Amino acid sequence: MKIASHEVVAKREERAVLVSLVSGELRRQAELAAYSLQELVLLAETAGLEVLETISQNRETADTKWLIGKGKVEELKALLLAHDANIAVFDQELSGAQVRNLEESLDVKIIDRTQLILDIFAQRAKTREGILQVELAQLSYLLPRLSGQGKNLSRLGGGIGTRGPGETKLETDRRHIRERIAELKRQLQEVVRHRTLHRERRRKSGIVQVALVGYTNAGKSTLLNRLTNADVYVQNQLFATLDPTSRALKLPSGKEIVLTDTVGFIQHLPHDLVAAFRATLEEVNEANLILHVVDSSSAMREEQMAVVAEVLEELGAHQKSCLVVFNKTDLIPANEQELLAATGDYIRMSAMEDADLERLKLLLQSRLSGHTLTFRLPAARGDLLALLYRVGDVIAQRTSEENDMLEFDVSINDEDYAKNGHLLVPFVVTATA
Ligand SMILES: Nc1nc2c(ncn2[C@@H]2O[C@H](COP(=O)(O)OP(=O)(O)OP(=O)(O)O)[C@@H](O)[C@H]2O)c(=O)[nH]1
Ligand SMILES: [Mg+2]
Repeated sequence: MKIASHEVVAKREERAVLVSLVSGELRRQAELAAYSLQELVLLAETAGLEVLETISQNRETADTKWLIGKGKVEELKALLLAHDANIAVFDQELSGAQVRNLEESLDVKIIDRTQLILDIFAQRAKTREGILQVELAQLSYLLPRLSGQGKNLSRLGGGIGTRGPGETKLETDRRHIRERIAELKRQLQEVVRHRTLHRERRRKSGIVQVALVGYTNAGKSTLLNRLTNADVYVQNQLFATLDPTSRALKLPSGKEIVLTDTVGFIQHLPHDLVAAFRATLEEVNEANLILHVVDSSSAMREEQMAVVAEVLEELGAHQKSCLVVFNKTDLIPANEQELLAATGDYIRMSAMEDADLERLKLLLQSRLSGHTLTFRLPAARGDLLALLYRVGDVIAQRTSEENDMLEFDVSINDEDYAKNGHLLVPFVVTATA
């Protein structure tokens, strides 16, 4: 697939050819393989590379020495020369030996998908926690690939794959890296301790927490901004958001909850990165409800949802109650919208439509308010009435014929009710789930 012509006058510094090996199961799923490569193009562009061409090879298994076959290496070499490219990016993770062999044969910088993602994260990291996490992930990735490499890593030079907080450390030896990893873990633990205290306070205050999760570019930050007037960076690119942002959201009932935006997921998310970002993603584990935001207009919607489910499982958050938000419905025809469905609760909407945002808030409200109870109170008990309005949302109200008793159907906030509702218990007449 040809991407750019030779006529490009102003050459960017890092000119890349992207390479993909289609092997094993993937050979029978051509669409998936093509999508992965297409995503690699986006990742490369997000990282600031100029993508000149992509090539892929169909092969039963990976070659241990070069990943791709010997013949394909020759083809790639000619291509790199023709384009005057100085970097080859592989869609599959490479071993240290494969990187060295490819570098020797091709005489360009070699990086893989994992390094590309780590590089984007390194460019994006802004908070102390984010920076520490990215460096930890970079070094964890690097360490097992150092073996047999001898003296140092100077071959990497600067630029892609070496940017960010890990950069200066790449020149150091394994022992040094191990020490640095231990130090980073210590510092992260300290940050995590602070976050935990903060979260504890929030939990004790009884505020309901909702986390936005989803594939990168699904529209999580857009939703946070539109719902809460936050000012989070929104871009039509991968991994626009790195650090979690929490904002208060007022539901139509007047009740406030906390909504948190999180880093997007992607297929083949480097394991080291998931591990390093575990602390950030703890927000997800703490949430009372997860909003799984889906880009309905993506042809790979189902696959992206599966990736999100996988990462949630890895985080141990797959059992949490979840509401699927099929976002961006404005981008697809009405008859296709009907196909959007998920097991469990879901809503089809567009973050661009005010009416849809209101529907989402109402849905959140009913999902978060637990169950419904009916109370019958003496009309004279103003104290109990006030309490009742505090522990839930009144859905319906009736007055007895004699006007001395009031009946309420109330959508109960379980936590509030457990804490403050004991005075109301004698007045419950029916309970529905
Ligand atoms: N047409 C349309 N575009 C949307 C909608 N929601 C979000 N977008 C666009 O989709 C792109 C990605 O939105 P973001 O909110 O940055 O997505 P994100 O899920 O936060 O992405 P990451 O932070 O990269 O994980 C932006 O260009 C948004 O303007 C929607 O409902 N309709
Ligand atoms: Mg975002």
